[in-house]
Amino acid sequence: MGILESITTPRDLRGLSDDELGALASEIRDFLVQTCSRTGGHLGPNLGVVELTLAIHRTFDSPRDRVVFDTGHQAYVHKLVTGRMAGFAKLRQEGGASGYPSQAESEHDIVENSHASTALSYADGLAKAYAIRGEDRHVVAVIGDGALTGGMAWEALNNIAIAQSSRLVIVVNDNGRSYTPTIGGLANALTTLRTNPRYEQILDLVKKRLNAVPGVGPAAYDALHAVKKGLKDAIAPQGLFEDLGLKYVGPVDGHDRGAMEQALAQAKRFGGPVIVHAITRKGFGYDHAEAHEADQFHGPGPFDIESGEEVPKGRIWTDVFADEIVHIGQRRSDVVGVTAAMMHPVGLHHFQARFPERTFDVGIAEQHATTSAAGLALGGLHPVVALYATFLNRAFDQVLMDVALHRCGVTFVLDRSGVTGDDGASHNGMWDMSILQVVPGLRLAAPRDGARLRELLNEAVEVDDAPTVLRFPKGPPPEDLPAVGRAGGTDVLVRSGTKDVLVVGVGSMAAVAVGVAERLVAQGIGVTVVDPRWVLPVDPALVDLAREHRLVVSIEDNGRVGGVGSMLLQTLNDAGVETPFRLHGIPQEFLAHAKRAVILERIGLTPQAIALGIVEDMTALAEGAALIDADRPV
Ligand SMILES: Cc1ncc(C[n+]2csc(CCOP(=O)(O)OP(=O)(O)O)c2C)c(N)n1
Repeated sequence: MGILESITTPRDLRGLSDDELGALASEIRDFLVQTCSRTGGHLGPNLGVVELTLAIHRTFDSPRDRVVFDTGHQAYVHKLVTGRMAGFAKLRQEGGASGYPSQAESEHDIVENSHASTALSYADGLAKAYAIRGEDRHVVAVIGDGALTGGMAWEALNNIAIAQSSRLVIVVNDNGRSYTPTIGGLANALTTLRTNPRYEQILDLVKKRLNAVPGVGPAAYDALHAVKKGLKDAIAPQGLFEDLGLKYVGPVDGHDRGAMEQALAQAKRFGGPVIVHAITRKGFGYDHAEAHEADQFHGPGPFDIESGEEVPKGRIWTDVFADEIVHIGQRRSDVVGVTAAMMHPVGLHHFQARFPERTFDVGIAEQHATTSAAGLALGGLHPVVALYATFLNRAFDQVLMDVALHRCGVTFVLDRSGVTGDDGASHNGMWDMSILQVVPGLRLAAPRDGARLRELLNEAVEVDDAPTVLRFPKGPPPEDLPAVGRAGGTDVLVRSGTKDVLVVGVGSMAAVAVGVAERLVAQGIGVTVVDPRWVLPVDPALVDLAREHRLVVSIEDNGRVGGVGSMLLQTLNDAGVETPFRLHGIPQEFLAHAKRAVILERIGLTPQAIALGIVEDMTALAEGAALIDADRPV
């Protein structure tokens, strides 16, 4: 049995010798590489925080002291030393460990929101609460240099600086990267701290010595970049944090556990808020991760350990967008791209390569991205802001007031909309179509396939006096689903038999709607399947179609409340259309992590489940009975 298996609580770390702790760190790295090669996961960030996490757990007493990980994708090591090794066999899968901290999993986890830049605010509140309640507990917040680019982190620092009785230690895990290198004034300032003269001298020394050793090249130097110990003798405010009046320890080599422990102990003794600046390397200890240019294995899918090659994902929705936006950029010199620290994941990297001067990575700053886009539009350009759907939640007020009120032509492209699954509750993009319904003038499109994505994106960038939104899910798009007809702006996908059931399939649910139709046709039920393409504003053609049918069924990959079905129902009601209506969407609950397909099955967003309900409804209608069923989701 290795050392790792013997660790069930952080207290077990206390009795280990330096050598044992070194061996444990290696075991953890091996375990993480093995696990993530099978399941995928946030390998790079976690390889970078092994020593840092061990040091935190040896210096503080979790769960009495609270450890809050910003974003939470780098909490695997924390999970391993808090007795959750077994859950890694099914990491991010149903029944296995969540990819983020999870209250349900452990008393050592208190915050589980995976949206970045919140940890300092949680920690500020926790520390104040413990001070007011007279509890002698410390709070440790671990935040990356990437997450530090988010506005909330700075709002928190501004307050933490004056909360002198907060027993709060902020560990800045500075690896110089978000997915790609963190950019911006803040990143530059951190670099200045990192490269203070004393620190550089040590590095120079190491470099010279290493380069003098035959056979030891730059890679080894990089790996040993670590020998740097810039630990200051006293806690002193430094550069970037000085103006806020925050105490600072560092920079500390985050891969030197001993130095980290020393710094943390110093910060702990201080008794007020302190920043500990740890320098780490993303992917540390696994060559393929360290050398991975795009994101140092920030979040790979399954991969081959020897070659570092990821199992090919095939062509996904993002790729379709990535190609089409380049075509648009070639045609339209006023189109600019904006991303919030996710250039590759949202597919703006080709656009960036082609039009670097027209591409802006603003850091993890969705609010700024949105209002800055409003400025770009007011200045005569057409911005395309590409985000994951869940992160648009951050920027709701900016979409409403800064873009829509000002009638700015800004196109939002929301990737990973609907159920995303593996990353748990906070990563599902199930709110966008509800919150956006209330924005006056906003036009919202949900492409059903790659062809529609291209078509609708081109239509969207033509709108120069209102926000437009395109949303599409995770994974590969289905085969293109050609229309058999058009009604207004709505595509008719199936027209079969008499006008019994009108199925409105929104975006990726159009394919599900076609599957429903196949089953209904087999039962002799007449069916029309439509894809509205633009779901907001509601196409008047849908009102006429609904009036002509005996039952209307809407299917969307969005929360049931306030989404497309809800808006359509309201529109039909306003128009006096009394056709019975069944609304299918995601139940309004925080969905535990599991594969997208598993969740869709569980919540009934499958052709089988929906068709079954329709057959029951049609039978009831034929019998003149009401369509009420207590078992149906509400
Ligand atoms: C509000 C928000 N936007 C975007 C993301 C996606 N995201 C997850 S981790 C990450 C980079 C984080 O960088 P950093 O904080 O430096 O941590 P590291 O992975 O480098 O350890 C991003 C952009 C997010 N989680 N939350």
